Amino acid sequence: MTTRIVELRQGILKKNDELARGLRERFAHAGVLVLNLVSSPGTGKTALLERTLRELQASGARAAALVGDLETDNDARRLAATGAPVRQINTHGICHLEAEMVGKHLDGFELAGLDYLFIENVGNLVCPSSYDLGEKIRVALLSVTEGEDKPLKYPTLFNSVDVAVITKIDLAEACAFDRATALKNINEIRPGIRVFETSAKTGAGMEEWLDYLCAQRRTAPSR
Ligand SMILES: Nc1nc2c(ncn2[C@@H]2O[C@H](COP(=O)(O)OP(=O)(O)OP(=O)(O)O)[C@@H](O)[C@H]2O)c(=O)[nH]1
Ligand SMILES: [Mg+2]
Ligand SMILES: [Zn+2]
Repeated sequence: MTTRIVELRQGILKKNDELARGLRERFAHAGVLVLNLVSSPGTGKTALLERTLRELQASGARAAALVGDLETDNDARRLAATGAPVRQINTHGICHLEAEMVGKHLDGFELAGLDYLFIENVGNLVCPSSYDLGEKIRVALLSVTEGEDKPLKYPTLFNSVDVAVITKIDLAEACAFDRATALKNINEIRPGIRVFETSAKTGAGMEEWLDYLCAQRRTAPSR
């Protein structure tokens, strides 16, 4: 029984990897930089994206977003208010995005006309680590309100990312957030990784984050 479950799971992951490979080629061919944002529910993925999409568009860049949630189009509506093209993916009970869902929601997007495509994953620190979505950059978000030890508790996810963003830094003092410990924990799981510290509320740290995106758009090699 257990062997059968493991085999099924491996089959699903293999199929996902193949579809993700196809997506990655498609994104590279179109010249669009794709980022997959992963974190616990409520870390501030949508809030960071709202601000990011606004600022990128103000600088003349073309950016779009796909956003995954089990139900509702609340996040898509928040993101669409920035003026960017946005699609909601409702997974109806599945707790992560899969490459197939991403592929299905690209119809009608003119990828070659985009500089950036952001994929906001379903809030979950476990299985998004196993599902490649064809992204070039995987971003883990960690908010100051959720504890400095998340990277140690969810090493598989933090180990799978290219960059991390500590969010809600405007609340750091109120939460007695231990910045040094958080940075040490991230570094323990993913040594040398670049870490941004942002507030979607005050705009702190946004300049560094946007500079990074801009540099990746110009120079990033394939994953
Ligand atoms: N003070 C403060 N609040 C924030 C910040 N970013 C997000 N929030 C708040 O945190 C809550 C959750 O933010 P969301 O952006 O919806 O979080 P999310 O990660 O997209 O959540 P899910 O999509 O449900 O996983 C909201 O009430 C936001 O207003 C921030 O930088 N500072
Ligand atoms: Mg969200
Ligand atoms: Zn899942």
